[in-house]
Amino acid sequence: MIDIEDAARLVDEAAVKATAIHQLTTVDAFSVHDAYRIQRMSIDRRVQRGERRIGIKLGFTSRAKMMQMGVSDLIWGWLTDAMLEDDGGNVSLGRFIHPRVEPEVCFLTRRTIDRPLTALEAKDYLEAVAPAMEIIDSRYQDFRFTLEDVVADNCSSAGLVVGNWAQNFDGLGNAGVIMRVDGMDVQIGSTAAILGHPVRAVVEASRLASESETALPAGSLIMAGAATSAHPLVPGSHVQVLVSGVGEVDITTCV
Ligand code: OOG
Ligand code: MG
Repeated sequence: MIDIEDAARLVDEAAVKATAIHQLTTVDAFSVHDAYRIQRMSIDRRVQRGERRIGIKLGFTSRAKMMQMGVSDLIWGWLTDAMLEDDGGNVSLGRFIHPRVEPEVCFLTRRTIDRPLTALEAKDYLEAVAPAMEIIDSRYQDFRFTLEDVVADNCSSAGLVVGNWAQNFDGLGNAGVIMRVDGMDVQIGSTAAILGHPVRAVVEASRLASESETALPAGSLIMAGAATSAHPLVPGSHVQVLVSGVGEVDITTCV
């Protein structure tokens, strides 16, 4: 039997020290349910250190991501204020192990979400949408994991960059997405890749949060999941994510 507290300490310390660890499942098999308990406890450790929960992220909402990582279930994890990086800012890669960047959209909620929402209802709960990047950084060696491992590791959450908020949701169902590194397009896709429409990520977020008896307060961020595969981040690059009709976001990486 896996020791939940021990496992939470392992993933948390790996993140703090930016040092990869073995997959937890190679030592002890555990359920997805236990994986979420480990995740919750690892976030509690962050909160005890002074970090603040600012929202949640969904993972594997697109086929491109499922295929890249070989995992086919929707997952969710927590975002904290310590993960936020400035739009247009410099991001030091020193705090990461083997970071990758993903093009995403981020929602801002305007009402408490405390029950499963339908797609029709979801828009009423949203204040705004922004182009975004997620920096993922699996705490596992070689960025390899099972579904249970990645959930326990807070779904590889490590950083996020949120662009300017837009109140217009028109066209969001099929907006062109480009991820550009040093002027070269490295990923091209559409927001339609995200569960058919990114607002469905909000529907799924409401379902998953309710299942775990968690209410998302107004003002929470919801990262909808990557529209394309992730791209490795190296120092000295200029990374842009452009979402047609929504806007763009960029960072410059350094050591
Ligand atoms: C897990 C996180 C997946 C997404 O947007 O699909 C994710 C990983 O690939 O390490 O953030
Ligand atoms: Mg992501």
